[in-house]
Amino acid sequence: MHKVSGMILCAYTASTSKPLEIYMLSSEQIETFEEQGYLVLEDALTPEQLSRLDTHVRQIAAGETNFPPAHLEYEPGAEDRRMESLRKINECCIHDQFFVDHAQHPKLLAAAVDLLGPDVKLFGDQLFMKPPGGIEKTYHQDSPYFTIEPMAMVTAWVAIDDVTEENGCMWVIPGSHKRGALDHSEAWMVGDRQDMKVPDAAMDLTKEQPIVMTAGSCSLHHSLLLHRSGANTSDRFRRGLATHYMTARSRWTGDPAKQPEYQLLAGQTHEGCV
Ligand SMILES: O=C(O)CCC(=O)C(=O)O
Repeated sequence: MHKVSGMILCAYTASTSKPLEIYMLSSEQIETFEEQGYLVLEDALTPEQLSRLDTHVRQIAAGETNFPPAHLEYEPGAEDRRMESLRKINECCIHDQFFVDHAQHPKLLAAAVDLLGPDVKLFGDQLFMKPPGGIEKTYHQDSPYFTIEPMAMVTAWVAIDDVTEENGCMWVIPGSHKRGALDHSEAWMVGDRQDMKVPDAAMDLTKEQPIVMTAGSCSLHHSLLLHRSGANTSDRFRRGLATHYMTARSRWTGDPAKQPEYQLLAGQTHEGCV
């Protein structure tokens, strides 16, 4: 893994005038991420930053912003597009600058630089709403769904609510990111939604760990880490904003005609890369 270099374009954000270097992960944190494939940053957001994110998400969910409704996804079987059944908000940073700014949060971006190297681009993001009654997400790795090489991206999953086992926290299999891309061909019905999952026999489920966090904390996970989230059996939302970072040295492996323009967040671009 790389240390933060002095060559960072986005070393400062609107919210701070401090250099990104001061938010560097410790060598113990980097080692934990390399060994386990994930890491938790307690209280990554200040109460004010969390409150702004919370308010903004509520406004989108209530249709009070210009966010395109086509990118709001509802729980399977939900008969109308009511906020109580809102499951996910897709492509937030493509449609709303608020989320590009969030991706440049100094603690999150410094962590991405520490784990990926000095040149970092924003791959995308998704906001998992997990309303009361929200269904589970089965075990998967992210990279097999992303047309990006190397399969070594970092997701910063920021808890907007307190996250517990009861309201559907994420679960991970520590160290599973070292196994490379696994077969995701098993079809699995969750409610009336069909997911593809990694077969149980291919995983050591005795090792799984819950990621329980307070609102404003953040888990970082490697894009090959096996993870899932439980059903929400509580009466409150379990919202998490997942921002996906990649090195600017990544290559696009999809249809060349469909390669998106990815935003550079730190460092520099590289010829022939994303
Ligand atoms: O938040 C969830 O329920 C699932 C999260 C997830 O799969 C991810 O961040 O990649």
